[in-house]
Amino acid sequence: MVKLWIDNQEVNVEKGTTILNAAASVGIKIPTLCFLKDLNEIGACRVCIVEIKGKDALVAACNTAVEEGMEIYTNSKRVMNARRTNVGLILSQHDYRCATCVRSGNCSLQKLANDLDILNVPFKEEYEEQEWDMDFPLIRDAKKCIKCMRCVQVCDKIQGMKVWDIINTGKRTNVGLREGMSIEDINCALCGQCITHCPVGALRERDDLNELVYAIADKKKVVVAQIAPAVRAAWGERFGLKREDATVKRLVAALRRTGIDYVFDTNFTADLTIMEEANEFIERLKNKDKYKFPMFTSCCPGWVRFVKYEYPELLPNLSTAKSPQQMFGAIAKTYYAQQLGVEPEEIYCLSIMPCTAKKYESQMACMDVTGTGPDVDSVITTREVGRLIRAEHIQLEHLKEEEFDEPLGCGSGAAVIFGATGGVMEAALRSAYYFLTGENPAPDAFKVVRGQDGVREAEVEIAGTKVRAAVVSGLGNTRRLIERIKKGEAEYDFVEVMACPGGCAGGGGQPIHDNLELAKERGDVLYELDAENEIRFSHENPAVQELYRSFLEKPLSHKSHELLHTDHSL
Ligand code: HC0
Ligand code: SF4
Repeated sequence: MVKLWIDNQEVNVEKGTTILNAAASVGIKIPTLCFLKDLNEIGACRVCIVEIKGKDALVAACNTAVEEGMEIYTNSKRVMNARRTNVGLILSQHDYRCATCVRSGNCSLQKLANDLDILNVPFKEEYEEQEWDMDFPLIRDAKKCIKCMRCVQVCDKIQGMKVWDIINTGKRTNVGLREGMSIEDINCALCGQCITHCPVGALRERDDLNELVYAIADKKKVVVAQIAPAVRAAWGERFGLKREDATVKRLVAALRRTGIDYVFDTNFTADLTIMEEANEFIERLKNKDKYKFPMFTSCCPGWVRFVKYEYPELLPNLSTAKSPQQMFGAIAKTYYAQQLGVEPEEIYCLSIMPCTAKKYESQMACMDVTGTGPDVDSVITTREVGRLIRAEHIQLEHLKEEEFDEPLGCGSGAAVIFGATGGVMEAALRSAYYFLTGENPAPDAFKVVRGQDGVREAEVEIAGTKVRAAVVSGLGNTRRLIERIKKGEAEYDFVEVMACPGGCAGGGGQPIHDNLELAKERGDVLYELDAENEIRFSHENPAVQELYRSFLEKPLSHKSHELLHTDHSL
């Protein structure tokens, strides 16, 4: 143990502890900006500087270890002056027009400047400019970048993609795309993890609210919305709602107030995905010589982009099933359009997702089953739906819960866990068991695949057949797993991959909480919703059963293939 004093308080901590953590252990908060636990502890912003008695230079608390007998001052006059100067210098290179910034109210720099009572910036303002395609799903605003390097670190160390890099040197040192590439050409999976780890508004998703508002106002359009599984576990965070108040039914009510005509559930098509994907898996198992193994899930577009860029030879291993988002669009513009007696182009299909890559997925040319335009017209993130609710001044505390519309609003417990890592695998195994044995397993029979470890493996037995399953989240973990498979060090039949750590619960479109990862907590909410649901199996969803009876015929039918499957090499 090391004994030291911080702001005259005695502190005893393990050797090697940073000053930042030592201070936190006795309730002393040292402000930070670039610091990201375990990932970015480089002291670049110089906000966490402290004074050590007897030393001339102030040191960064995030990466300086304590020493026996140290006397540290976290808010001496010298420290406060230097900290204000440092934040002022950062502001002078940052476009601080907060009123029009997407992160206003949720920005670490804004909060810091407020906390430090910085009321003017006495330095010459100088911003970096960079051209950017504003139609691209991921937007970088160079004028707001504070060069904290968090995006560089997350993209490299967690996702293993190295899309962002340090460019130029000296005073011109900056963050940019690796090797001067353009965002259209680089191997970005669009997972959005750089956005959720940016402390300011330098990175964001393309804002698609404007177009939506026009569609809602257009009397010729029937606006049909779908809400993704993971959104329900997170949408209330931005409003400070308690979990019990931030229900999906309250979100349904809020969306109706915006003028959306029908509010449906992506869970409905998550069940449909399982019907198709579990049967496809069984078909592949029965004809092992005709197919490549393992079969990979295909519902995460970040992962599918990753395969296309990094391992195109694995494309035949992907399930041909479209994602629930895209199945929803296809069903909305065919089956549901018929039910309403309208043409497909009269339907405007909105998707509310925890994901930035879903914006790209919906725009793929092959996602147009009716030949009249995209099956999903627009995708907004959990953050954007929060902005929509705020823009419309919907008072959530006065809003009563409302049910989803029918029939596309019906989803099972197996569907809702899609939003957590391992959920797609578990849902698929539940139904594959039924398809192979004619009986349901215990609903929680396959809970062995749950958890937060980046890679999890399980061997389960179904009707005498051993299924070797793996679940992976985060693209860095995914690359390592694929390399092991390629070297023959690991062998599986079925692998679920989600690009974001923790799955969509930790998706790149979810609300941002600086230095806090909430994928596990949100995933736990989804598992609770599964346990509470009267229907625990995708194959028992009555609306899905009716869809097969009256429209699709059966899983993997000709019509199902036409509408619900895709060729990933397109
Ligand atoms: Fe997901 Fe999905 S579970 S990818 O994370 O499969 O975005 O929530 O909507 O499509 O259902 C995201 C979440 C979805 C899809 C579903 C899948
Ligand atoms: Fe999107 Fe989910 Fe994939 Fe992340 S894990 S890229 S949120 S689909």
